[in-house]
Amino acid sequence: MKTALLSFTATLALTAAAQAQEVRVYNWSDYIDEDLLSKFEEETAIDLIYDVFDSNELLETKMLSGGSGYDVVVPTGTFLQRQIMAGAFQKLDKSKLPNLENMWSVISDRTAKYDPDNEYSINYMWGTTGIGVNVAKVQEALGPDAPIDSWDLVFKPENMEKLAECGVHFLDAPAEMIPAALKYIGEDPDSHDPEVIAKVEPVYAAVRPYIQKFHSSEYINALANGDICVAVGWSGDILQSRDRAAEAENGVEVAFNAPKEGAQMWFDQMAIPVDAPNVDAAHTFLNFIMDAQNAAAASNYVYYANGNKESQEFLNEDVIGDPAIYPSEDALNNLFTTTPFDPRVQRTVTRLWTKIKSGT
Ligand code: N2P
Repeated sequence: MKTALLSFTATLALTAAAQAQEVRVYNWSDYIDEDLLSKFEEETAIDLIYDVFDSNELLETKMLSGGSGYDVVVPTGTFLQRQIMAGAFQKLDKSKLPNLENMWSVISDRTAKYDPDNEYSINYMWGTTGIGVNVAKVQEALGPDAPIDSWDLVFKPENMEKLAECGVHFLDAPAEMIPAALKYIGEDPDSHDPEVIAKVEPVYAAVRPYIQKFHSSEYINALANGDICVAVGWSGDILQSRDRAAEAENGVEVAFNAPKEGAQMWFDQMAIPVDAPNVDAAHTFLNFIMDAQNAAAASNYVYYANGNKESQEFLNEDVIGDPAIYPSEDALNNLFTTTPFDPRVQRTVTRLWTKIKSGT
């Protein structure tokens, strides 16, 4: 009798486990409208565990070592490409993704450079890496003609010396900050030549004393609160900062620019790790994200453009109509993309970045 009862209880527990589906998503911080997370759970009855990160390098370490436990992760295209080659992801089952038909070929053609035929990933958001400023404070430091739309603002030591007082943050993202400095000195931002890459070292050494912090998510609030006056950061994050300041009615005016010399354009891709525990639920999540209204809701909240054509009719005018989010043809031509370093060059870059940050 006792045995029978036990096995009955065990069967119940097993059935419950099979029914309570879950999906574990690992996305960038400040990258979704949380209402969408509860909407997903209500619509699908799948428990959503949602964690955040702010560094491709950190995500890559998890993907390459395996066993992350995540079902959906969001590397940037260049990192995705290297991780696909390392066998970190599984091919999507497109029969489970009917909303793929909503996607926008302008973007999927570009992301196919990292993921041929988009076999492993869908685009979540794309954007640029540029400069956010507290307009009043920067003009107070540098005068009304402060070059807020140029890399001169953050790479010219004489500007940085004056800005240091009101506070400058840089992204802790070598795969973006090194190309930016290469662009500033007129080199190919996608150079893989260690000798060319080494040229950014003196550029950083000259401004390093004036950089308060290398961090990839704190700047949103720091800029909005007036704690810093300049952040090299991601387009939508800086626009979120602008909104937070406006909401706080604290008199801080935040502006974003993709520097005129050229800025990096990147694509954040949702993919399913090869060892994902909940593959079906992962597809359900991807399909949910590719629903036109859901993709629009996400972009309307985070101020990043998405790769979903059908979402465009649901985008707010301050999103689809903002050239900092959906750039014009001309502006697009002024953006550059990069390709992943091979492991040897990557090691050089990692060392160089550690040295730059430590300032020694
Ligand atoms: C969201 C940052 C995502 C852009 N906070 C980095 N690829």
